[in-house]
Amino acid sequence: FLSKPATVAIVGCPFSGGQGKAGVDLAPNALVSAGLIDQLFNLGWEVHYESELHFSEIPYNPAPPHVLGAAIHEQVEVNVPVNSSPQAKKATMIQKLPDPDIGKMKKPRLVSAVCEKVSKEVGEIAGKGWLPLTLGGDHSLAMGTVSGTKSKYPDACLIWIDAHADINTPETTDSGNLHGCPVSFLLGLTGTAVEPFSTWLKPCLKPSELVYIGLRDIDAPERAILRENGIKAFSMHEVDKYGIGKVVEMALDHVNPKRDKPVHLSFDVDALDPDVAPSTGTPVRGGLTFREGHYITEAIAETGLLVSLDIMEVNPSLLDSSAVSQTIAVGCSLTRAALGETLL
Ligand code: HAR
Ligand code: MN
Ligand code: MN
Ligand code: MN
Repeated sequence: FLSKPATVAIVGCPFSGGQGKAGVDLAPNALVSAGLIDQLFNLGWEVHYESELHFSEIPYNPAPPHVLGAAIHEQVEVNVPVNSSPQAKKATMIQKLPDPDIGKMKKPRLVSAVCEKVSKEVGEIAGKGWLPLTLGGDHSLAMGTVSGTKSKYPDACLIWIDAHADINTPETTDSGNLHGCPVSFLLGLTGTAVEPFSTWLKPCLKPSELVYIGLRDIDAPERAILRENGIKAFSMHEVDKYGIGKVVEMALDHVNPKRDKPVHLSFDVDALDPDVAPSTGTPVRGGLTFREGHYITEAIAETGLLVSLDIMEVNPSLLDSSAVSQTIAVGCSLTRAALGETLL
């Protein structure tokens, strides 16, 4: 199975409910409109893409009657650019079901229902022997993508490229934004066996199967979680100290010493420096250069082990049009590099 899949299927996820800024839901259409399908076809891939997933059609159990507002089944239009296609407009219609906080978690029912759908889709695509390319959307979606990958490849390792560790639990999260929490659910850390997630998301990842590159904005409880679980992380400090070539080699040595396990790569574009990928919801200075980011994807492509790829947190509604096109172009070129584009 370890030969490179000849077919990639794009899972467009127009979803922003794991954090507070509108617009990240516009990224899948923006990346596809920038020519991503042709670009992958030109690399030799068969590319499957019907349309974005339509999360507005997802039902979920509303809150009990005593906390219901008046807004049941109200359709609200959010952040629709004037020149967008009818398809894009439809994708941005969000069904506004009541979804009050559970503990500190914001929009838990919506995030859970969306990620369950993504998990099924990614699992089905991987099940055909195709490579799922998930275009976020915010990073809460990784609860769906990684669990979907794991359903087909139980021994897959996870390489997480990010400024953030996204390993808060429902108890440790300060913001309540679930895009800061997906890794804790995948690992099944204390406090994650909570509804509505526990109805479908079972722990599927071991701490030893996970490695981070690019970290530089970690919450204190996250730092404790990383230490207590012995999770390997290469922060920007290690990138500076060893260079990106050595860091990627050490990261692979940790999760994949024999280079025989499938790899899921989850790439949050905020791992890149804001000068490189400015249009993202939570930029943090001191990030990966353009080349460091691309080196990571090229080196993982070279292993021939990549089975699933996420490109997350591009937000085409932030900053000016030049920043937006730059960020979309970087999202496309990282994807091409991960899927085999070489410089020579
Ligand atoms: N750690 C913070 C929180 O939990 C911010 C994390 C999320 N930002 C992201 N994810 N873009 O990578 O809210
Ligand atoms: Mn389909
Ligand atoms: Mn992230
Ligand atoms: Mn991030």
